[in-house]
Amino acid sequence: MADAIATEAKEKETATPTAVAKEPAFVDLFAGTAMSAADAEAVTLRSPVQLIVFAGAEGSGKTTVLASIYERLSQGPFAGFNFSGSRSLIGFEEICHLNRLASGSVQPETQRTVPTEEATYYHLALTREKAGRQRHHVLLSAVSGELFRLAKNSREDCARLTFLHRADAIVVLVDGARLAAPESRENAIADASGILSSFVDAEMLDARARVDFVFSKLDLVIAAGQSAENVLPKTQAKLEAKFRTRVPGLRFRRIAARPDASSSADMKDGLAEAFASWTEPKQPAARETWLRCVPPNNAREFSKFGWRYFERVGRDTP
Ligand SMILES: Nc1nc2c(ncn2[C@@H]2O[C@H](COP(=O)(O)OP(=O)(O)OP(=O)(O)O)[C@@H](O)[C@H]2O)c(=O)[nH]1
Ligand SMILES: [Mg+2]
Repeated sequence: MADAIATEAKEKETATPTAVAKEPAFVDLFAGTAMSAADAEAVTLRSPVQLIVFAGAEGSGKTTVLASIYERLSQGPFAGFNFSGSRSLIGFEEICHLNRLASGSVQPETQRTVPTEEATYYHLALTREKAGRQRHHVLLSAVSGELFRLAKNSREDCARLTFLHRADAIVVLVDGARLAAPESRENAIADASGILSSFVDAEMLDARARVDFVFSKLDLVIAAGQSAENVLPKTQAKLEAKFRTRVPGLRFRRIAARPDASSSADMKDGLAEAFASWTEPKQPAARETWLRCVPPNNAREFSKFGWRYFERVGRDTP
């Protein structure tokens, strides 16, 4: 089986705009299930990788976001990228097509993620639509709702999520379906807010990581009427007030990763814009920032990679 990562160096040497125009896109496909931390580490050690971590209460829509990103990429250019391979193709297929077939329904459904103690990762190799054939590697982390529930309740459990240090983007989903219903609204906000609080309190976030609160299932919020929609800016203001000083770059988005078939065709699902921003490279750390960063002793190698990488970047920065 060919190896996408191994061919990358060769591509860097040979890919020119002319070559790109003449040659048909070559797509390497890798069979593989969702990756463990060790597999993910193997990818990060070989190539620069963007790690995007999705957090959120059970059922908030994390897996559906991953599945929809993969589905859109497999249909053609998406968010400025072309799909160019994956080491977790079977994993993606499992959360997309198999679920659809298994449910036998017209409306796709995402199966509940089986809770695990370890994060799992889904790999994407992408090429920029307008910029040659150099591959960009992205890891999407699908962490079970249970793991985040534990993290929310215990600083100790949160500290086990060491891979968060390495994340380029952290996306905390606020469940739109629960926001839309007055009886579950406050709990939905508290769940999302509690998760980010745990990460901040346990100092799990890299200061340069993008942190987004994402209102998910926008179609259901809109379907619930104007009063439900009005909750979104109010919730944003509340969360902004709470985190403004502790997470300066905090941003807010609204997405419908898998809108109901009945929802308006005019509704913007927001997924492409969101994915484009999550995959933007982080700025290298200022020298004084990386000098202050010390990985915890119990961090996995995958997390420590982040420090080694940024130490190198910092050393090369005049
Ligand atoms: N209408 C609508 N439903 C959605 C949307 N996104 C997700 N869902 C549904 O919400 C339910 C939960 O989504 P999941 O992606 O499984 O949520 P999760 O956060 O991965 O849940 P756990 O794995 O249990 O933590 C599924 O039935 C999805 O089909 C959306 O944009 N619109
Ligand atoms: Mg899930």
